[in-house]
Amino acid sequence: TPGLVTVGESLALLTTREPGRLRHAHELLLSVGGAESNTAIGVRRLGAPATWIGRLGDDELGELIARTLRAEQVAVAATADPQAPTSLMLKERASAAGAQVSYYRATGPGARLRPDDLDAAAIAEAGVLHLTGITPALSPSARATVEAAIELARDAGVAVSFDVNLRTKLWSPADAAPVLLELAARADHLFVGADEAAALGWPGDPSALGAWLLARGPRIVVVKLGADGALAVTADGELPVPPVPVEAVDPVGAGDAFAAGYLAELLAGRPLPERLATAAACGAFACTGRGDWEAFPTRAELARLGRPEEVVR
Ligand code: KDG
Repeated sequence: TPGLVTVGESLALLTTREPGRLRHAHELLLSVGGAESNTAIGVRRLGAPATWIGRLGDDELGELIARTLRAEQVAVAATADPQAPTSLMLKERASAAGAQVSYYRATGPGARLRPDDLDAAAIAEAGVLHLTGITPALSPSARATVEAAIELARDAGVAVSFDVNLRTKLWSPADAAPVLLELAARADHLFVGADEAAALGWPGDPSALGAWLLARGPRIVVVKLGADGALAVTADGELPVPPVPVEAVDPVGAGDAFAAGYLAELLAGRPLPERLATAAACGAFACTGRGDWEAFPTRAELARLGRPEEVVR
């Protein structure tokens, strides 16, 4: 069955154990991050095939990423790059001073992505190609890779999904806005946070934002409203997505889980309201545990959401 294919950079993720600044941390937890691979894991947990295309450092951390994805049953189509050590992301657990993320990735494998790295056959056979606005921020050749992936998908009649995912640590909103808008326009399924749209200087009102983006090309625009849910905008009108209330432990990765829920249902041939309901449930679920993807739900877990009394055994 056709599954999700995605392209991006995955990183070794180092997180402080306790809330507070990195400078005071004596111990760090080692895991894996990367918006695209997070979504691949999420889709896979919901039962659809998923493939991650990327570049890995030819080092222990590259092995960690490959093993982690394979353990999650995500197919890995990546070459090991001896010139580029695996990129790092350092994450502080939020204290009252807030949380910080630091990247060590300017010369990493992601920045060295190039169109040749794409597995054209995998993209042509995909049910959906999923991309994010992080990859084009990494380098001109990474951006060209994203553009080439879209071309390959379009030529093969494969639907394209794009999550705007503005990362201001990687580029300024002024630099990002035109690039992200151009990529967004070429997507069939578009995800954007109302907060990131505001930062990009796009319309602030969710309805207006949805209409404004829809007019540029996508078939479906999903505007995410954080704890207030989401709003889907299509040519047929608007569909509000109610929030799924949970006790949030770590919201990082919620957007990737949201996209995974939507895309898994798309791959299963489910209609828009069902895609959105699963997306919202997955986004909420992802916040309930620590880690960028570890708390993403399986279908069995989703069915128990909001009914914790049934989780006794
Ligand atoms: O959405 C979570 C991701 O942002 C995180 O896992 C790491 O891809 C990442 C990034 O570049 O921030």
